[in-house]
Amino acid sequence: MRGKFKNDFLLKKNKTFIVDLVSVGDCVEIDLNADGTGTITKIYQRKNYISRKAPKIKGSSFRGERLEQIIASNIDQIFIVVSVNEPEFNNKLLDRFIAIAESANVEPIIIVNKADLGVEKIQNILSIYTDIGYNVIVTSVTQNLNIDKIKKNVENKTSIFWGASGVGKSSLINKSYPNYSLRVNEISKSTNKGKHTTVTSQLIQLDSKSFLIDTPGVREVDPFGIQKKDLGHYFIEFAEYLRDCRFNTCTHQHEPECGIIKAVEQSKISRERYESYLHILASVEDDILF
Ligand SMILES: Nc1nc2c(ncn2[C@@H]2O[C@H](COP(=O)(O)OP(=O)(O)OP(=O)(O)O)[C@@H](O)[C@H]2O)c(=O)[nH]1
Ligand SMILES: [Mg+2]
Ligand SMILES: [Zn+2]
Repeated sequence: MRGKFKNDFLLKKNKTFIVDLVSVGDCVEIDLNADGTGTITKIYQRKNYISRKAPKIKGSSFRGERLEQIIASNIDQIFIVVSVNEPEFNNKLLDRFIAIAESANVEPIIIVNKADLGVEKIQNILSIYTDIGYNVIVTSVTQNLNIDKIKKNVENKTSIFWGASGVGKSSLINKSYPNYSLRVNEISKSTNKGKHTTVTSQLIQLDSKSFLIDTPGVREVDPFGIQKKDLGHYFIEFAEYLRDCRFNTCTHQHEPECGIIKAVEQSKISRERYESYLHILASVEDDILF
């Protein structure tokens, strides 16, 4: 990418520095170079994008701040992939992915892979998500369970597979579309976690209207740019109780006459989801006061 264009882009982002200027899914213009490579000269306006705070690794922070890392842009839906085990199912992590999808206004579909490793044990917690209206697809690559449902859901859309390392994102794509043979790897026996086998995001074109994006597994996922007062809007089942909060800036922690706390006490909102909400709340931006 050329320097001038790079600077323009940084300025356009209101001096908010981001980690990568171009992301998978971007529509770009390129100049072809003599050696067959290309130089990006323009990025078209994104319809949407999902991002997170860049991981805390050396070299990624700018004056101590954590920068925005764009995961993908111009997408129609997010397959949030989790596994029953290896790595262990983690509802708090799932809720982080969901909140990011909701904040980007992109439909999340929850894929619970490795059903063969004892899906019965997490059935109760999975029912929370179906009860609030999410599409939950339980899959197993080894048992060929519901792979057809994934294939049906990706038709005529751009979909991203996102989740922790080792949950089986690349395996699911390989099973659905064997032509692509993405690299997969067993999980680590000592940590029960994935080995970060996929290292860069990859866009796969299935036909003229259907695209899949495989992404590298994440270790942590902190939402970028969500303010405390807005987080409740990204927990979809909170919506009908928000109007019962006395204050419209309520963060549903300890404020008096809070509709959300009341709904949790009456078991109308699940305690697990509410705890996830509090967990994320602790890590998001303080509100910008005008
Ligand atoms: N038992 C079981 N193992 C599975 C299933 N799906 C995938 N695996 C295994 O899980 C391991 C990790 O799979 P990958 O497809 O590499 O996982 P990934 O999510 O792409 O991981 P990263 O690329 O590191 O993010 C591999 O050993 C797969 O064979 C499944 O449904 N059941
Ligand atoms: Mg992978
Ligand atoms: Zn409240």
